[in-house]
Amino acid sequence: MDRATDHVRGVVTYDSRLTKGFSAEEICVICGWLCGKLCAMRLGVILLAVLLLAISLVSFDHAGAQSTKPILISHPDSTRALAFESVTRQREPFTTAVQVQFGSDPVTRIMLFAMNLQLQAGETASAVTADAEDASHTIYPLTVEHVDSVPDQPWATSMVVRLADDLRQEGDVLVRIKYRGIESNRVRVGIGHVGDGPPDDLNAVPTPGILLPPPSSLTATNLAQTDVQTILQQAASAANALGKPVNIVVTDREGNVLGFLPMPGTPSPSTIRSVGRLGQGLEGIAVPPAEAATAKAATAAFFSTGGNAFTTRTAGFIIQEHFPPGIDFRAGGPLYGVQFSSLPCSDIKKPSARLGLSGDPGGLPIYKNGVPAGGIGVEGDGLYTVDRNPADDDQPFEELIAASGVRGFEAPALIRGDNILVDGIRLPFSNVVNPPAPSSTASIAGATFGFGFGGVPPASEFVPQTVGGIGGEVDPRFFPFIAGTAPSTNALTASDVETIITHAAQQANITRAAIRQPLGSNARVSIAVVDTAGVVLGVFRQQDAPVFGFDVAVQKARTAAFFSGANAATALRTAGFGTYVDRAQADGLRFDGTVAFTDRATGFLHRPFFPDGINDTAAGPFSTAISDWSPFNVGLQLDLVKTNFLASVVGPAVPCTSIPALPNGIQIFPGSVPLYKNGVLVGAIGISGDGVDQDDLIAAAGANGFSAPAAIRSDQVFVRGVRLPFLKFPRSPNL
Ligand SMILES: [Ca+2]
Ligand SMILES: [Ca+2]
Repeated sequence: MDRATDHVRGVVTYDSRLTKGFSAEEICVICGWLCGKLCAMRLGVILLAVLLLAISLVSFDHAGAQSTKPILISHPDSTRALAFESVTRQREPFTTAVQVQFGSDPVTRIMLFAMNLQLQAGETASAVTADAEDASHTIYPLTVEHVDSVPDQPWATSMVVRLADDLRQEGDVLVRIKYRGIESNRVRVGIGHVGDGPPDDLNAVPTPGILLPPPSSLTATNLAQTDVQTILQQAASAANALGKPVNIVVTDREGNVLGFLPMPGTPSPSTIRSVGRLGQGLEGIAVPPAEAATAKAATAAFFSTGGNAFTTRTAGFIIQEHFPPGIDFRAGGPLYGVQFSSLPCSDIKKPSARLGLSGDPGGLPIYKNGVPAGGIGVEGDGLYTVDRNPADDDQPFEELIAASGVRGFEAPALIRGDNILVDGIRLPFSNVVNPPAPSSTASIAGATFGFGFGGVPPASEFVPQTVGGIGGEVDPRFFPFIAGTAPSTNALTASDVETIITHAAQQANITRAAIRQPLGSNARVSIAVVDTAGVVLGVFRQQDAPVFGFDVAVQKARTAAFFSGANAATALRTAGFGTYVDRAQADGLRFDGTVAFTDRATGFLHRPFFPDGINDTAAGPFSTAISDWSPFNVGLQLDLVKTNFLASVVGPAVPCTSIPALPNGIQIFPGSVPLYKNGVLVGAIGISGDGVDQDDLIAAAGANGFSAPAAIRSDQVFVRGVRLPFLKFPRSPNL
C-alpha cells in the first residue's frame, strides 16, 4: 500500500474520530487552563456563542456563513488560539515535528476551532485555507486537512491544520483561515516557545465564545401528563386485547411515578422466583405487583441515557452467574449484583427503584423526541423473575404490553441495547419487534388512571454543576464537597475530594465509552468519594450519566473503604454475618486493614464460582453455593440488606444494613478503589455508569496521588492458589 496515502488516511480517520466524539467539555479537558472562563462555566447545557470581533456581532445561520467572516476562537483574555496538538492533545508551545508519529509524515498537526464556519454540501476541508506569519513576517501556507462539526456545539467547528515544513520553532505565529475568499481574524500560536512573534493585528481582540449561564434547575422528565396518559392507555389497550389485566407504571428518569394503572383482576401478589432453593434469599417472597411494575419502570429509566437504551431484559442479561447467561466457563455478568441497588432503604437514591433493579422482562425506557424521558413497567403474571434463557426468543405478555405502551415514545434505534456490544456480545433489548397496535381506548373506559405531580414534570434531584471543567450535575445533599469526618491528620480535605473527583471526571471525559452510541462517545459516570466511615464527601454525576450509577457509585466506594478497613471482619461478625467471615478466614483473608480491596477484588470473592465463571469450583467465600444460588440469593450482599430492604418496601425507609458504614448496602461489581494518604486508609472512590473496566480506569485516575501502597494491594494476595484482582483497564481506553 502507498504509505503516504495510508498515512494521510490514518491521520484523517483519527482526527475524524477525535472530533466526532468531541464535546465542549472535552475542549476544556484538553486545553485545561487555556479555556479560562470557558471552563469556569458549565458547558454542554446551552452554549450560545456570540462573538465580539472588532465592532460586529456575528450571525451563525447557515446562509450567513457564506458571506460573513469566519472567527478563530481564542482565549477569553488574549488573542492566543484555542489549540492543541491533534494526536497527543498537548497544549502549546507546539513542536514542528510530532511527538508521536503514526506515519511517514513527521509534521505536527494542530487542532483549531472556529465559529461562523460551515462547509456547504459537497465541500471538503480543502475549501478552507490557512496561513501563518512569523516574527520576520514570512508567510507560511498551512494545509487544512480536516473540518468537522463539534457534536452538541453547533456554534463550533474543529479543524486539523498541518504546520508548514519550513516553519521554524522561533515563537509565536499569527494564524488565520480563509473560506470562500473571506479571511478570519488571526490568532496567536506558539511554535517552539510561547512569545516573540509579530504584534497583534490592529484592532485585534480576544474572540472567545460567550456562554449563557446554565439553567438553575432541571426537571426529571420532558413528559407531559398527556404523554403519560397516552402511554398508559396504549398499554392498557394492549392488555385488554390480550385479556391480561396488569399493573402499569410510568416513571420519569429519576424514578418518580408519573402515572399508574392497576387494572382490576391483576394477579396479586407477584412471587419472586428464579432458580435455587425456595425460601432462601428472596426466593418465594411475595411482592405487590405495583412495586414490581415500579421497579421495572425505574430500572429502564435508570439504565437509559442519551447514548444507550436498556430494558429490564438487558438488565437480566448482565447480572447472572455467567455472561452471557447460560454459557459455562464464562465470568459473571458485568453488572453482577446491580439488582441490589437504588433500594428503598438507600440513603442515596431517592426515590428508589422500590425492589431494586429488575431483570424481569416488561420494563422499557421511554424517549420523547429522542430524549430519555423515563420508563414503563408492566407486571401481571404473578411471577417476578429473571430471564434465564436469552436464546429462546420468549415474548412474555408483560413485555408485549410495555412495548405497546411506548409506541411513539421508542428509544432511537442506534442506541438500543441490541446495538451495543459488551466484550463482543450483543446485548438484548426487547423480544417484541411489532407490539400490538392499541385498539380503541374506549375499551378501557372506566379505568382509574393515577397521575403524580399534578401532571407537571417534577424537579430533578440534581442541579447543574461544573467540576474540573466538566459539565454535570450534583445533588445538593452531597455538594459542596466536604472533608473526611474521621479525626485524623491524614483525613481527606475538601480540596482533596475536589481534586480526586476532578481527575476522575477528566479521565471519564477522554475515556471511550463501552455502552454508549455513537461509537467514539466518551464515558459518562457518577463519581463518589466517601471516607472510612462511609460518609459521602462528594458525588458528581457527569451530564447524562445513567441514574442507576448514582446509588451504585456510593455503594462501590463504601464497599472498598469498608473491606479495606481494619474493622471489616469485626463489624460483619457484630452484625451477625460471622459465617461469611469464617469462610473468608478459611481462605486466609482476615479483613483487618492489611489488604487494600477494590470492588473488583471483593466482587471476585462474591461469585458462586471461584475463580469467577469457572464451573465445577466451590463458591467464593461471600457467595451462596451454586446449588442454592439465584439472582435473588447471591450471598453476603443480599443477606446484609435483606431484612431492612423488605421492611422498607412496605414501610418507612430504614438504613439498609445495621453496619453504620454501609447504609445503602455493598456493591460487588468493579469500579472502586480505596484511597490512602501517607499509607493510611482515608476513604474510597466509586465509579458507575459505563463498562466496568472503564469504571476501574476512571476510579484509578481519581485515586492518583492517593493510591494504595503497592505491597498491600489485593493483587498481592492468593486465595486457593488464585491471585486476586485489583483493577483491570480497557485496552486503548482513550478517545
Ligand atoms: Ca412478571
Ligand atoms: Ca428467554
